[in-house]
Amino acid sequence: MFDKVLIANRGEIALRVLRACRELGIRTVAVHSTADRDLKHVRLADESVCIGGPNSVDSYLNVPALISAAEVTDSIAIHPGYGFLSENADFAERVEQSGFTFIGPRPETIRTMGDKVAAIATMKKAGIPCVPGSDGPIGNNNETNLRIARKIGYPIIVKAAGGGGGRGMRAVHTEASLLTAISLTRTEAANAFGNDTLYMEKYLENPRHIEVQVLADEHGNAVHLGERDCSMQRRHQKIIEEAPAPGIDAKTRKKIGSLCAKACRDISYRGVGTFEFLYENGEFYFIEMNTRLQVEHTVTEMITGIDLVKQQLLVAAGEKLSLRQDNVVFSGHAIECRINAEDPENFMPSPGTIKQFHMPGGPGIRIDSHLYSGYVVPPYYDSMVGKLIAHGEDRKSALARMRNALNEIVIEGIKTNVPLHQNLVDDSKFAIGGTSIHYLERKLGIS
Ligand code: MV4
Repeated sequence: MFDKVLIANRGEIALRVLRACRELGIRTVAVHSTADRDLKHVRLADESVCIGGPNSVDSYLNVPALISAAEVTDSIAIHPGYGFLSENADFAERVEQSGFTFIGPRPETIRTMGDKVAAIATMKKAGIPCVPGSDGPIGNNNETNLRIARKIGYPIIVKAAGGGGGRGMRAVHTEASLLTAISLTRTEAANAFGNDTLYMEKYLENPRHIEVQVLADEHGNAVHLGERDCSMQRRHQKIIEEAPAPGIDAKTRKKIGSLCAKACRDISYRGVGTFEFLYENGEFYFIEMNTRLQVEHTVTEMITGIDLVKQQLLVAAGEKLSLRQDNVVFSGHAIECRINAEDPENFMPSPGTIKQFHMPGGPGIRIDSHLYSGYVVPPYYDSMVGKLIAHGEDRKSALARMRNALNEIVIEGIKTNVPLHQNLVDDSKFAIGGTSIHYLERKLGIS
């Protein structure tokens, strides 16, 4: 196992990674910006290095500063967390070229999955069901593009190969608007991603977002850890996730999960990963693969009892998976509420000093948060300040525990979205389960 790991992230996930390292007896190096000296994991880490100014480009995205910090601390491996450089193939490559282990997939895998056209082609070949579409990039020939779209059937969606996570895409409902949509999306893609490659898919109008968690070692072993429903979102920011996905039975889980695990073996995937699907009318359609640990990995941990960050560290160190698919047993239901430092009415960020912080508790309650009384939430980063996770024997019990926990939690000094969560756990449609990706925005009366 690694002697020392550098944690190239901040906030709750840096703390989560630190805890996993501690359990495995790994020494930790925290890196932080000048605005983040008082982060909880910085205090807990064996060593810490200030890597630059508050703006992420100067610190958490500053590759030379990160590599230097790893060098001066004699770190063996670098954990990127999520966000920041976690899915940057060039960073992963630089880490490995500098003699450190990147805790994640091989750089080539990250690069392939970052190109959505390549990702879809790879997964289609590996037997994963995909959305009907252009099966590759579209060109600049208007007649050809009109023909492709007509064959798919409207509505279609134009997406940028360099996009993902909701950036660089446009739904097209009529043939009359296709060519303008392609041209606008191409310009946006060129500016945003430096890559104007586009593709087309059938536009699914009311799907759910269901994703499958996988875990693979570099010895050809791969397992799936079931699925999560992440449909409760606003502007591509997930706010509640749960596992298992309501209405997905054991047989369906095994079928889609096994396909994902097999695809991992096919492409020699290494580490944790997530297959993102749209789910509509009982069918799964692959859209993207995430090659990082995700925010919502916690709900999978709660229903499987498997520590995904520990597994990530073990497989990155070259160990063989100790888990076989038969050892992955699903138990109960887990729901995660993302706690954001933001105004629950208008979603504006709400940085500031935490005057009081009281954690809820009781059976089945987990909090992953770096907050403490007196901590100052800086204005420079993502507004998520913690995750509240409730596990129960079934969905109803998990939801009841979440309701209690949201009632108990006290965060004073900043505004948070706790009131929104309190509203959602009492929502009659959410109580039934299986609401679509558009549910929250429609409830809130936008979009
Ligand atoms: C789609 C889609 C409908 N049809 N693709 C948005 C984020 C990116 N990961 C893919 N996205 C979508 N792709 C087809 N063919 C609708 C979305 C979408 C969405 C997907 C998942 C979660 C939230 C979403 C919100 C709006 C649109």
